[in-house]
Formats: sequence, C-alpha cells, structure tokens
Amino acid sequence: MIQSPKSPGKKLRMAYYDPEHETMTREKLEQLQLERLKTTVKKVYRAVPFYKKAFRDKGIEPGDIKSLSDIRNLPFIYKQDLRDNYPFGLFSAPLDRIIRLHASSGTTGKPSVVGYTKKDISNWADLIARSLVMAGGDKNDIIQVAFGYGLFTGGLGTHYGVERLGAAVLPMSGGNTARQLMLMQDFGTTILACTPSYALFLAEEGIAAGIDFKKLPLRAGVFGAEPWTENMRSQLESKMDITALDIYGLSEIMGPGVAMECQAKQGSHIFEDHFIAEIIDPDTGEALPYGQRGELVLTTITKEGIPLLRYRTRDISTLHPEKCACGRTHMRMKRVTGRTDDMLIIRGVNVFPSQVESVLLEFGETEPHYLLVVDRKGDLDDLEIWVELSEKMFFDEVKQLEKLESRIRHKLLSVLNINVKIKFVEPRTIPRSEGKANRVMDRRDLMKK
Ligand code: DLL
Repeated sequence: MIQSPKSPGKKLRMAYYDPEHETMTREKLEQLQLERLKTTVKKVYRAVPFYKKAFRDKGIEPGDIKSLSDIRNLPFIYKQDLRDNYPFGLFSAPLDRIIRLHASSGTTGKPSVVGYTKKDISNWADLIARSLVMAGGDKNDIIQVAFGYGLFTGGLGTHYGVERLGAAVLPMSGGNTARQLMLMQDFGTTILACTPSYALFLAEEGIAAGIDFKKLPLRAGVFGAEPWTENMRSQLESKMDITALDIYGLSEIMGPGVAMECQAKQGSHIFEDHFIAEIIDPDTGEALPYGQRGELVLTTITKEGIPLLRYRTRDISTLHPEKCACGRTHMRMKRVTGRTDDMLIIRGVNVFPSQVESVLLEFGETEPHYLLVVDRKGDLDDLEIWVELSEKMFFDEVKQLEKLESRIRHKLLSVLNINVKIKFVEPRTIPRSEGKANRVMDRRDLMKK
C-alpha cells in the first residue's frame, strides 16, 4: 500500500494484474514481441491485399523479419490508408469473426473504422483491467465511466475492462453533470474515468454545489483521450482529493489502454506484450534514440480484427525503457505534447479543420474562409466557427441568416459529434494567409491549468 500524498486518508493499493507479462525481463519481452510480430506480419500479408502491395513496393517479404530491429523495414500505415480502404478493407479477419465495430473521425467525410474479434475484445478488457489495477483498483471498486459511449472507444472500452476486473461499472457516458455528481455521492464511486477536462468541470461544479470531496470514497481518477498537464493533475488531485493518472490510447490501435501511468507518475507504460512502440522523426521517418522527442509509431502484435503495422499516431512524445520504480518493465512514454497534424481535441472529440471545411463547402452560401476558434470556458473546451459571409448573404435578412446558422450547426453536430457555435463575420474579415492557411486559433492555454 502507498499513501497518496494528496489524500493521506485514501490509500491506493499497489498490485499487478498480470505480473508475468507486466514484469517480464526485457530479454523475454523482446523474444515474445518478435514471435508475435512475425505471426502478425505473416497474417496481414496473407489476408490484406493492401499489405501485400505495400510489402512488394518496399521489396520485402514476411520472412525478412528476423529480428525486432527489422521492423524498421516495414511500411508505415497512415490514417489515410484506413480511409482509402473504408470501411473494412484493412481487416485481417473475415466479418463473421468481427463482433464489434468502432470508428473515429477522419480528416474529411468518412471515419476510420476498426473491427474487433472476440479475442480482441477480451484482450482489450484485460488491458483496461490491468490499467485499473495500476490505479489501485480491484473488485471492490465502483468505477464511474464518464467517457462517451458509442462509436468512440472510451466508454465501451473502459466498461468491459471494469467488468473483467470484477468491479462494479457505473456506465454514465459523458454529460449530465448534476446526475454524475449525485450518483457519485449516493453510490460511493471510488474511481472516476473520463477526460481530464470533464473531470475538472465535475470537480468545480461539485465544489460549487457544496460537495466535500474529502468525505467521498472517490480515491483515483483515470483520465485521458486528450492532452493534459502536470498542473491540471495537481488541480484535479487537490480539488477531488484523488490520485489522478493518465491513460493513453487511440481507436486505430485499440482504444484506451494502449498505455497507462503507474503510481510512480513517471510516464505511461506502453503495454509492450501487445504493442511495439517506436519514436521516429516525422519528416524523415527515421527511428530516433530513446529519450528523443518525435512521433510515436505503434505496431499491434496480438490484434486479429485489424492488426496495424507501424501506424503513424501523429502524437509527439518520448520513450523511456529504464525499469520503473513500480517494478514494471514495459517502457514508458511521456505525456503527449502535441501532434504532427492539425487534429484538434475538443472535449475529448477529435476534430479536423478539413471536416468543417467540407461541411461549409456543401452549403455553398458562405465564403470558403473560416476560422476555428478554440477556447476554454471554465474547464470546458469551446469551439466557435467564424464563417465569412458572401457580399450577397451579408445583406440578407436576419431571419434568413439565423436559418442558415442553424442548418450549418446541425450538420456540423452530425459530422463532428459536438455542438459548436457559428459566428458569421463580414466579408473579407478573416485574415488571408500567403502561405498555408491558418484555420485554427487555439486560445486554450493548457499550461495555465
Ligand atoms: O481517445 C481513446 C481513448 C479513450 C484514450 C479514453 C484514453 C481514454 P481516439 O478518439 O482515436 O481514441 O483519439 C486518439 O487522442 O492519438 C491522442 O492524440 C489523443 N489522446 C488519447 N489519450 C491521450 C492522452 C481515444 N492520455 C487520440 N494524452 C490520440 C494525450 C491523448 N492525448
């Protein structure tokens, strides 16, 4: 048992869920990774024409993978490749073995779709259970899942892991803050899982409503799906009287539970018995040494539905292979500090400026000049889209404009899955750029949080 420094009264259990795999020697772990990599490579080569072609283009065959470092000869996979093969073109398992589909937003139009076999769902549940044990969880816990349920992997992914652990899952999904706080108190939630920004919002709404979090059994938070900082961690820990830990993941690779922070809080352990991690220079594609900042590239080595080789996550981080104070041998990734593309994360939802553009172009009643203005109102992200009106529209009746605003807003809600505000601005007021257009004004200063 260790005591949370912020919560002297609330002890967090320190344990392993799967000690054999979590504390494997590096040598054994790398042996296991190589075996699993070879199997995965053979499987995708056989099952997916896309891979066969990509291997041929690189002049390699599955048999060329003889050591772990040979992974560097494999082709990269990009989000665009999933879209080009929409919806199921990159699946390695036939549809009769797929039991779940999830999707995440693409840069425009179609999302990237992922499929899971029974085994994939079971492995995922194990990795979430492993993550929850890292946060001190066990079967006695009541775990409130306030990640969104649906196509997003956060809600259902975490849900199955809580059940696998044998704890009680409270499947709240996101939003409905007053109800979240009521049930948290009435049921005695012990672990909260949601985005860090929503957790801060819950904390502040709770405090404003007179809740004394010190008196609640809540003792840990498992927060992720968007970038956050040490500063946000201290706020969450002191406001909610918990230990707050980071969970990382992405739908293409699995969902939450690709990596999870332990109580040593020195970065998140990437679950290397299921994923191989590399850091590369995003411009050259060359591998970078441990400790150096670059783009995280992940290869799945146990997935059946849609295994991915060398997936370019676009997330910027660093890797640290040294053994951790917690005893786990899996290497750690430091907090994601940014992305190599223009994807924004608004209230945990991925948004690409190009998605907004394609909606505006569909309407054709506005100019193709727009700006995404992202702000943080209180603890919640706020997205306002400034759209330039054409000269003709500018002189239209207010009623007419209100109608157009509502149509655009509804369409954006269905495409992006979040509510946005639309602000029409006068013709020629959005600054033009001479180079690459700057479509985003991000006023959130995370470092202040
Ligand atoms: O966000 C899966 C997830 C759900 C992770 C719940 C953790 C908790 P996607 O919607 O595909 O999947 O978005 C993946 O979100 O590439 C990162 O840019 C960002 N992201 C996820 N977790 C973190 C984190 C889920 N802990 C994208 N810190 C990723 C920073 C994160 N960014």
